[in-house]
Amino acid sequence: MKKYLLTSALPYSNGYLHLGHLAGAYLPADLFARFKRLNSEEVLYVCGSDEHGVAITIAAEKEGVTPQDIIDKYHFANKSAFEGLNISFDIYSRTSNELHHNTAREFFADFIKKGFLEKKESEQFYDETANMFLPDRYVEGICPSCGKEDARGDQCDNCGAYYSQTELKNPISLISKKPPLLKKTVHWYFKFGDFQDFLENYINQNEEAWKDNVINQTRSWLKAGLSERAITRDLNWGVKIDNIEGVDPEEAATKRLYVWFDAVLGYISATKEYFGNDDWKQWWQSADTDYIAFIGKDNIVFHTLIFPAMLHARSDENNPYLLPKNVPAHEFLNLEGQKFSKSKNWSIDLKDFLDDFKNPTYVDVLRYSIAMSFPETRDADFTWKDFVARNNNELASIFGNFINRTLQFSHKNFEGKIPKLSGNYQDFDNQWNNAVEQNQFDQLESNDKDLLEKVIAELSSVQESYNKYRFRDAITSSMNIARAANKYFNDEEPWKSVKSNPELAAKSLFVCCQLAYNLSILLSPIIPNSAKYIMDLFSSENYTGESNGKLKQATNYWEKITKLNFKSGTAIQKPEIIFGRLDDSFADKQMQKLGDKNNNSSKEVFENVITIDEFFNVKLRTAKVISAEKIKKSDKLLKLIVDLGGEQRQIIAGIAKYYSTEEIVNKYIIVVANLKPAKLMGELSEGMLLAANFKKGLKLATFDGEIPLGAEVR
Ligand code: B3M
Ligand code: ZN
Repeated sequence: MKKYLLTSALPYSNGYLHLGHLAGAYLPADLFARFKRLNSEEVLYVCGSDEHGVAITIAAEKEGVTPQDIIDKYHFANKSAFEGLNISFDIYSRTSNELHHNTAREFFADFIKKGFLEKKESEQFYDETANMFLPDRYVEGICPSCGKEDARGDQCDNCGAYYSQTELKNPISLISKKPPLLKKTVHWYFKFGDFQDFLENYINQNEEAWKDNVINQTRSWLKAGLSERAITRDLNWGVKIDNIEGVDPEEAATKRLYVWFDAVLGYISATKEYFGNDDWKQWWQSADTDYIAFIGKDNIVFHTLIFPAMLHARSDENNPYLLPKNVPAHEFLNLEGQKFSKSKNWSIDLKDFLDDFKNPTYVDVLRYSIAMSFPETRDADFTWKDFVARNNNELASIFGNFINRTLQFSHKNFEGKIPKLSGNYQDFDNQWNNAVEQNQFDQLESNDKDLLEKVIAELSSVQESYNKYRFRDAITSSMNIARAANKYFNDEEPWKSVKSNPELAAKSLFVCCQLAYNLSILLSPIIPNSAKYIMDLFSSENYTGESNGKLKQATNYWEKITKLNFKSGTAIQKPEIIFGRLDDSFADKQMQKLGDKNNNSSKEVFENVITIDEFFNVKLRTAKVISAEKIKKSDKLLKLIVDLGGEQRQIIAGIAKYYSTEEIVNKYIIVVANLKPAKLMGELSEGMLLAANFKKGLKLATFDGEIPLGAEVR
């Protein structure tokens, strides 16, 4: 039996995720997973946080905390945001887990043994002030391909080009803000070029089924020719390569695996973690698995070329890894016509959305409106106006309206129950279900026939679209079924027949009530909260495609969509209006939150107010730096002696990357004078300096002239 192994790109746990991420790799995979689960297919949907590499260490430096603090903060925040948005992972793991480190080390060790890695010396950028190599994003400069300034060291955000750091024009170290030097260092290189033929063959086989954007980018890499790629870095955060046969311990000591080498393996280690035994092999090493990798366009070649090469390289008789069957990458989602940008506050973080909108219906409206503007073939745009329009004109006017009028009518006229069939319609439910089974509709009356034919035809488009990752089409066809249901209600005119022909009215509502349930199944991948709410009104066993601990559902819910599933007399609770209307001021109000930076940061500050007495508990004093020296073995800390007027103190400050020892001496600064003394790298620190911490650096709070020392600052 076929199984579906689904993965979404592992997001870096270096910041809060926003709507653009959701549209790229998570919501599409979730729709697909739910669709397959509702069809009673066997599904495993895997994801987790990517917690290594310079994305993490740079974030830690910016926030003035440790990398561990960063990954803990954002891993849990992002995991819970995904839960809030109903992204139905079977497991959401993290690459800092020991099991993951071991998995990545095992691949590395296997490649060493098989001769797929080569050790080489090369010149890398080095920051003399900070005394460190500058891997990947630690260097910024002008993009060699499009000329964009401040382009990252590994890939350009603007044009998507990948390059090696040394190709950047005017490179600048992110640490000292100075041009870096080149310095020799040793790294291990994966012989990517050895896999050129294999990969060309693999891509040829998939040419037909894969999306154009994916094939084009992949082909252009193949055309340029694959060459070896360094898979280690000079960094002290990531997967270690110590204690591996064939690797010199001294050389290994300062190296970590390149984040992309271990990150893709996170899919495998998360699967191992899910099962806790060898059953993971039945997914990654079994011919009846279809592995689909959901990603955004900036991750394409890692999933169509590099990961497949690694999987192939690792494969042998005992470990026959399968390769992605499809990589349906999305393009980018913009926000109100502009790129998402945290620094310009042009973003909607998932966390903020969930904080602002507690009513679960909003999550559905968001999922719906994002999916309807999915960047499936080109970049697309999210706007609040569209959010309002999708809610009002589609969810409320079409789907919500049908549910509401049907259930209201049955409460008014049929005691809130699915009406009893009688007279000519005595056997209607059997007729309908037989028609479905035999694909033969002639014994039905024309309205019923039209409706059922429409449902069946649209449903097959829904099915086909999901299977081709055309989610916008799948949802459009799903909504066409809701439109057909409204048309049926109109054509049957139960408000008339309830008086003139009660048997007919009962039949009409018999159908409509069941359709309300069936439409909820149909739309449950996209609006699971509302679907669940409606299904619960029927107090029946229900399911919306969520991950519920079972990889295969016993009941095929999708099959029910064309059928009449309930007997006469089944009670239905009366619903509240599900999708209320939103007015234009709603969109205006949301728009005002964008781009207004101060507003946002003051909001954060006001969440944690303190009293004036609490403030005065902190004793701030003026001081002057008398001397400064570097601390051996630390590239971050300086040892300072400061004068507080009549008293000298030693302070260990994490500013070595921003100030040289000469620069800081004689500066007038502010010191927290009553901080409990602590030891840092074995040195006593008796206070703390005040400094501003911002995106690209750190600046001490200083006075612009001489001042008396030891004076109170308040
Ligand atoms: N964390 C890059 C990104 O977030 C990276 C994806 C890893 S997928 C294995 O865009
Ligand atoms: Zn560029």
